[in-house]
Amino acid sequence: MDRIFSGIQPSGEIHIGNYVGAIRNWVQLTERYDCIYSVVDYHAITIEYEMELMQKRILETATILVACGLTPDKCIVFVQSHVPEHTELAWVFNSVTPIGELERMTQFKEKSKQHRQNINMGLLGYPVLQAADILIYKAGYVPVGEDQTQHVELSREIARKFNTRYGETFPEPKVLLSTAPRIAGTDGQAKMSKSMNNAIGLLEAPEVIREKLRSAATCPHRERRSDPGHPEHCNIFTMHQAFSKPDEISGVEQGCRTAGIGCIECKEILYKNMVEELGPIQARVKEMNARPEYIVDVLKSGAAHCKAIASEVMDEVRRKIGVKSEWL
Ligand code: AQP
Repeated sequence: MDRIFSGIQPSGEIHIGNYVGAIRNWVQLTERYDCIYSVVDYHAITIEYEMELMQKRILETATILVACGLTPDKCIVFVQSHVPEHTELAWVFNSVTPIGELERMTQFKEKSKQHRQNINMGLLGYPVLQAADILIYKAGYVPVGEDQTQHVELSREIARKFNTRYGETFPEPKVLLSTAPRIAGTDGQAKMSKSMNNAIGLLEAPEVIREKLRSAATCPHRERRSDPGHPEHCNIFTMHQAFSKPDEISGVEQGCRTAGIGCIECKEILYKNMVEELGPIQARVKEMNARPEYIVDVLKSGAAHCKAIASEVMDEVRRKIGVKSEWL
């Protein structure tokens, strides 16, 4: 089976953008691929973060992944820092990655604007570590949201440059997008993001979700109830496409275009469907929280599995680049 790798940062509360843009797709892919999914904690330290919350967030993130269906019988879930070969390979990749390529990454430019006081090497080298995350397992496919496609493209280039310099070693990984690759935040504009105040959390209570949806931006061209709307410009419609059944999606689309239904009614249908899908996940998270040793065991055996693959690949890399000593 072809191998897949993808990761998620423990940088805050997992939201429905992470879920429909990535995690839900990750679960489906376990049927056809050998899948490795990681809580990428070393990525999360590249911006300001609360150190005392890091462990809690790592466990929370891993628990959500398993509750969404990434169970140990289907795939591997582990924590990035538990397999140090990721950072070792990133250092090697630093030496084949042009700085200019890193400086033109959209995420680097955006995060540099958001964190003007802390534009550090980790932020610039984020895609290099990401390339190492993927290639230490020689993964051929990377399921991500649209925001990460540029980084995966760079991983391909890094693999190419390494192979040209040191001989054929790594595959050039390809992006796999979900059917909902970009969910905007409740402001209707910026990408829904853990670090911005525009997200609907996966574990939020139904009444909080309802309230967030109630005040969320809709089609900007529809000012009055009697105005026909443009679903293609409405983030609520994008969410319908991710959470509602096909007949409801077409009903809402038609109703919006003809002003047959108003935004309040449209949001109520979405609310019902969202809560219906998230409810069982929230229940499984509660169950797992009652026996925390379970998730610790999942992560320990995940790391052991990954360590075995990563140490072999790293050994091959050390030999190819000429640093592996035969005499020690
Ligand atoms: N709004 C989104 N719509 C669709 N997919 C999304 N993803 C993130 N936001 C959306 C996808 O979720 C996966 C995990 O993301 P991440 O945690 O590694 O980092 P991120 O993309 O930077 O996510 P956030 O929520 O915006 O985190 P912060 O605020 O910490 O930077 C990825 O596959 C991503 O594409």
